[in-house]
Amino acid sequence: MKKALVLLLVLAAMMIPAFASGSGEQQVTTLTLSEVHAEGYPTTLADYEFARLVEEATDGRIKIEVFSGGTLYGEETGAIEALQIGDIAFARVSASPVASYVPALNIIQLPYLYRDGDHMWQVLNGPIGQDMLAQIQESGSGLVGLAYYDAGSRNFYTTKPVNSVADMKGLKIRLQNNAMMVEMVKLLGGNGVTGIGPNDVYSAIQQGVIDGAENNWPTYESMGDYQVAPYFVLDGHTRVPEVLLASEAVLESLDPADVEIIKECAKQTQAYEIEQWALREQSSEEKVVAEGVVVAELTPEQISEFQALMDPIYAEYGAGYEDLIQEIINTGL
Ligand code: BDP
Repeated sequence: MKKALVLLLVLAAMMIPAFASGSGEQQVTTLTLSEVHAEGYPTTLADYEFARLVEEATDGRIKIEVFSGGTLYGEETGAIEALQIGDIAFARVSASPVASYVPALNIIQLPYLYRDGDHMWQVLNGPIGQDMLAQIQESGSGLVGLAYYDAGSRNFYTTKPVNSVADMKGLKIRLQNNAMMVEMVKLLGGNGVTGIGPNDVYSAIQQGVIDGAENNWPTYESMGDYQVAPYFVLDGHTRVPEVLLASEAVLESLDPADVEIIKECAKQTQAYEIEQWALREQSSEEKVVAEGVVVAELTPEQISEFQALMDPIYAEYGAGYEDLIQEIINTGL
């Protein structure tokens, strides 16, 4: 093959999300997956597991290339928009920014909704959660929800101690791109700041642009944020699941039988991610505590102070979903 032709093919492979290259009889389609987390993080491990299962189940006809560490899109909103126009095939993102495109998703991430992780999983893997996952596509977003993953609970971490709601006053807190979360921090007395990707939180804190952020133990540890914001308050304001998303446009370009394989493989990775999550959640907590992070454990009464301020969110974002919210609360009781 002439050099120019090879170059052209390489360029085409980089530009087309579902690029099929033929070698003999076997047509290989390479699909791109975007991930903000680093190698070794539970969701990244699940991405690779997904790729492995799909490649195996299609006898190598479909390969999934994982771009970790936010190298393709540092902000998940960018990845979501790329999926909508079919620029990439998959993205593993948090459900939080997805709610900007599929508002119903806010219902499964309302502040203080779940009693614990088991409660959340009963809801997500039951009819309510599965219906929400289907709604991602049914809403006409151009996105397809393939599977939920665990991301534990989210907590505030700051450059100075927070031991009560009163200490939140005036704090600039980085949030994901989700208006409901901005409202949540406002109700707690702080100021929500969006538009900063998770990989840039560390430097934003260091430069004094923000006073802190909120996340789970593994992200706090993995991104190194604990080094610049060493006060972690266990307020557990939200449990926001991760979602593995596909581009509807890219799936439509594939053989329907392969789409079924992809959906099935994605589902199979959930248990694996949850297992990896549990291990990492514990080791991350141990690591940051050993490095001197100051953890504020709140009493149930103190947590109630946070929770009591959330009523306006339930009124605004829960409007029309009152029965569903009640059903979620009753799940597992
Ligand atoms: C982490 C999620 C990741 C989000 C990040 C964030 O795993 O998908 O991008 O939070 O806060 O927990 O942006």
